[in-house]
Amino acid sequence: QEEPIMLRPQDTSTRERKNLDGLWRFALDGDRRGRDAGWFARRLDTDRELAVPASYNDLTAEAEVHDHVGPVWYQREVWVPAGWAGRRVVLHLESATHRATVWVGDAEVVSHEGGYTPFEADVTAHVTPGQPVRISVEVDNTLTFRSIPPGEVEQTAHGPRQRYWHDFFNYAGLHRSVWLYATDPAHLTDVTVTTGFAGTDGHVDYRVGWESGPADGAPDGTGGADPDVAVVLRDADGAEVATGRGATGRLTVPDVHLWAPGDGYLYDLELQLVRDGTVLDSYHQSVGVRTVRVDGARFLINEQPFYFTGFGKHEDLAVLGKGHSPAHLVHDVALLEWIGANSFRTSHYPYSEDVLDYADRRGLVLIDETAAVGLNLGMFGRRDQPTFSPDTIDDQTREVHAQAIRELVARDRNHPCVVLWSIANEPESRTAEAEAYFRPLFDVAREADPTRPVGFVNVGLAPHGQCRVSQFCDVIMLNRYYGWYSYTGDLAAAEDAWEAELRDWAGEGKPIIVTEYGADTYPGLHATTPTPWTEEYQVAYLDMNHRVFDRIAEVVGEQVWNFADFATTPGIIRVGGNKKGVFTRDRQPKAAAHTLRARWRGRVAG
Ligand code: BDP
Repeated sequence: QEEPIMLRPQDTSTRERKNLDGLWRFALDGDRRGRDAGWFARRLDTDRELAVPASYNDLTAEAEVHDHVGPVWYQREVWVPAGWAGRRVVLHLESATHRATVWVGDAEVVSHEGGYTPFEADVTAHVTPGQPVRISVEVDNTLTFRSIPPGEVEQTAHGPRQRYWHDFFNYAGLHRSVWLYATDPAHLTDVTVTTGFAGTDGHVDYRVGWESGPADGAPDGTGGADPDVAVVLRDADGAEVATGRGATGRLTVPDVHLWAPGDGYLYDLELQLVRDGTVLDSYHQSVGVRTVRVDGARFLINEQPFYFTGFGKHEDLAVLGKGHSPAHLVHDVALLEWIGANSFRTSHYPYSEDVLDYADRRGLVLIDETAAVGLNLGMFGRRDQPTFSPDTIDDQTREVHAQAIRELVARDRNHPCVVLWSIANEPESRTAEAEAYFRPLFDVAREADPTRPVGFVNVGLAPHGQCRVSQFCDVIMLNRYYGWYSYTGDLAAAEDAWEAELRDWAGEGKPIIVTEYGADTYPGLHATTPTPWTEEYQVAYLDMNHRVFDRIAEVVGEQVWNFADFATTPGIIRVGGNKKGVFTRDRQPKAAAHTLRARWRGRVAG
């Protein structure tokens, strides 16, 4: 498997996009008949139309759609612009959860595994500019021991049931935008930027890939000479600050305005593919000049100690499920700023690229996580079975996991907001098998990105002294529920036990981020004595945690679980979903929101 090479679709002087969001024909295919029956080759036989982007699960009022297991089909026609004659035409899907195969007309053009990273296909040969074309996508929500996240389908007398070991609803479908876009046959293929500074001088190292296209694609009279790359760096006012030539190079930025938490200052790097004075392709990459480094138990951004405040989040909304919504993105970030959060974790999968772009511009700091969640069979009643074994999660799964890491890094490495990779959430990490599974995955992450620290999120089942995977981490990330899942209702005892464990971790000499701590809270439930599920208890629980964190210098961050209530599978410990939100699912504050706001807005950054 290799690093995927792709640029996000963009409108520029040489590129044009056509957005395919809207209503698509939709059909369930639980029996997996569609492929053999050639559903892609004709108008889908259905009276359903569903919206893209959105999870399909909550769009209808039918349980068969909500609880569907197996493939579904999306289909629509699109007119290919007449002006695209002679252009290279690409079909790009920002995500399809959890895997998909795509047809353009009758031709199968691409398949992709993994629900949260983009994929695309050159479809030039399958479209005619000025004519409509049919696009069909088979999207499969099935989770197995070979998928990330893993799961298992149980066949029952009442049909298949999807089981999995993570605590959020298995929403599926086309969650993000679908695009058709056009470039010159000669085009830029990828870009990597890394940044740094010395004194008041910043620098931007860039590496650009390109393809010259078929020989006959060269414009008349050029003789198909090899193109060259030219780059221009402009500041936020559009003033040119540096230029360069060639596919790799270093640009110097005098009097650099650094990107920093709370100050999302971005430069614009324009990349041009030029042949004989003609710009064949132009692409814009925003660049935040900043550094990230772990030094002992400190987490440094621009050489300044950084303390993370914020949340673990979810992409989770009423009706839309995991569908991306720009309005909700703006509103969620407004709430983060209102409460004084400077960061969040993209728990438990890569989020929409719009989220990362906006975080770049708002100066929000992100821990970027793969979809490797629930690699822990012991968590939900399967204690008899090992997590890592030839019958469960094995070497083949690890390959899928490695590819998920590569695709995450390839997609997000140019975002200044991303300061730390999380390669898994709460996996089984106590056994030799877990150690053997994870060791090479840390290498994969570091090879893909030598510039950022790497970690994974440790679960309370593998406390200090028992975890065999934390040794590979640059930063210790802990999810702990003292006072909730253990010492329930006894915050005094919880405080002692939590502090004792945290002090043991502090002895490792690495920075510690508490990536989850939280208490389910039913909005409107109250009590004067410490009673779990009340708004008062959530406040007291958070206060207790904060007392502990404030006593331990190695703790460099606190991210409450969760930003907002979210949908889960049915369960006796879930009331209309997970209620650990500091905001309700419709984003109204619980009492704890005001507690956090007082703490975080009072804190001086760093
Ligand atoms: C942790 C998980 C998170 C859960 C949370 C909880 O990382 O996904 O939602 O606990 O139980 O195990 O609320």
